[in-house]
Amino acid sequence: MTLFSAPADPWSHRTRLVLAEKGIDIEIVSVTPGSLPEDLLDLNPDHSLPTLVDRDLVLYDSRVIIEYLDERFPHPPLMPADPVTRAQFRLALYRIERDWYGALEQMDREEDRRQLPRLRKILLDMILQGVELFQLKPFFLSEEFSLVDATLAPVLWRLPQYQIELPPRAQPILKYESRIYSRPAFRSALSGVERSMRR
Ligand SMILES: N[C@@H](CCC(=O)N[C@@H](CS)C(=O)NCC(=O)O)C(=O)O
Repeated sequence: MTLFSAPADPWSHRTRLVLAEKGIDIEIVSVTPGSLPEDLLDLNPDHSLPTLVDRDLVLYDSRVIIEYLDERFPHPPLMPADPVTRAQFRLALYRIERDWYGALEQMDREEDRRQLPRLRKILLDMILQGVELFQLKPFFLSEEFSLVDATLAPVLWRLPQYQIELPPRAQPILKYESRIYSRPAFRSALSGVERSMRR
């Protein structure tokens, strides 16, 4: 199996994190966004990263990839078993992708730097809205690490890079971050660029 991944991209980051949590043996090919290799351009009509190649199967869009990985490599499971909790986790994934990842993309796209403080505040406010949810269980609404944690963590990890500082009342999130970041799988999934985001 091969994963084409961008070293600084949060969508690629969550995919690498799922691979590491499951201990999947895979070749990770680091690709520079905007200059994708010819073989990848042929394989993925969306020309996007991450892209997973598993023999004849080519998958893109990180959600499609991580859900495939969770089914193809069921241990440890990264989604709850019962349909109601699964649906709630899927809804959480949808909202984090739309709101949190959407906010990062908006900041990346913004050409007028004067807009950045407003955009930073929008993301910070969204993160703080859920602060009490982070203190209910060791992981996000779960006793076990899940796809939701793999999706939240790449955004939280990038906050200093976007000059967003969590205030003292975000203590439950800071503690949650320490739990996630100390996991060996989290450390091993980081690219060099990502490691330098928090030095
Ligand atoms: N929703 C997609 C978003 C992927 C995405 O935006 N990837 C960026 C990573 S930099 C990309 O492929 N950009 C185009 C390029 O690198 O040429 C996913 O989850 O995979």
